[in-house]
Amino acid sequence: MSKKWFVLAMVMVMATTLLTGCLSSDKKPAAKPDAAKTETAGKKVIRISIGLNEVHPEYLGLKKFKEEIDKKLPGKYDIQLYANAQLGDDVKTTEAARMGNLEMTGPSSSPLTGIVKELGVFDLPFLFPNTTVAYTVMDGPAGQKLLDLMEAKGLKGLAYWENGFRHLTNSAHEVKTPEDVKGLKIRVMQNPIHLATWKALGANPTPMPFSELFTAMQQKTVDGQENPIPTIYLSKYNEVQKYVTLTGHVYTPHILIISKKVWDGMPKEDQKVFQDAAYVARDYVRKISKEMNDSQTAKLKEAGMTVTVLTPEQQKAFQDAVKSVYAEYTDKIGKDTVESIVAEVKKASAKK
Ligand code: KDG
Repeated sequence: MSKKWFVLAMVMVMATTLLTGCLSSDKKPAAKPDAAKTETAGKKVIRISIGLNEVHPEYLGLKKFKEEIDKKLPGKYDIQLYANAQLGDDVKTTEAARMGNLEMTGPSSSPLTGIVKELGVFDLPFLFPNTTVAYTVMDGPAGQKLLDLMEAKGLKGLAYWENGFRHLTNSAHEVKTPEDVKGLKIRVMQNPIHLATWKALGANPTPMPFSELFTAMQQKTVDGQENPIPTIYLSKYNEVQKYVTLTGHVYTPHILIISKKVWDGMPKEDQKVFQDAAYVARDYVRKISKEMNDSQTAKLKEAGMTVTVLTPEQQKAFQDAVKSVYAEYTDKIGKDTVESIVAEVKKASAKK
């Protein structure tokens, strides 16, 4: 073969190699967020994703949870914490856990009612009168029964952590009565009972993932939202909201969830360590949430927000305005579940 033909052939071979290489790299599937390494240096990877930021009680609870696991099972698990919805919002991370593509997550119970409708009982307005009753009922047999229902859906609910009593913020005007709520565009969680509650109050509610909320308020796509004080303060909502009314219209828990596929693959003794760690961290989250509720309401005022404390008569007007939601949703949630939880609330409320 002449030199000229040899050079031409070599160029052709190199060009083909390069082209094939590019195509094959294009053909490689993009690294999916859920395709994590299952092991790092011999440790099993457990990724836990939440929507809140690294200063929120829920994230501080995850650090406590990790500490407990590392203490009791040293060198066995690589617990990786992800805040700010890095691996997706509550609905996405819960679905990923169901499929076994994500090991753990800690959503609010509210967006899970599409998976376990009975969890909707926690969204009934003014169900719990205070945190003591909420903890007694959630941590008791009736609450455990709701966590057990999650297992058939591919999710192991380990414990109810504190999201908290929710309060209304808005950028339009002070709110003291349901009349003041009329026409306000309020972001709600992706949950039909929250939608019905704010419609009953005369608002114009919009379901939206938590991760989109700050921008929506900044751009005035919504006038307001409702969340517990630590979320309001630690997410800096005072920068985009002028008014907070301490409605306390519902108490929602976070649920610390582990994929049932991951859970079933764990030795029994490890399952017990994870379960005990979930309880230790739960109690820690509840403690620091209470401290933050007490201190951060004042900090919101110092940051320039108008903080409205409702009189008992004013709060009753809100309770009366949303009573219809119970009738509308009892059957949809499950009559037995609602009656059982309401009975436990009455029992716990009667205790001195
Ligand atoms: O991912 C954030 C949720 O878990 C929850 O904390 C936020 O209550 C919430 C809301 O309003 O979506």
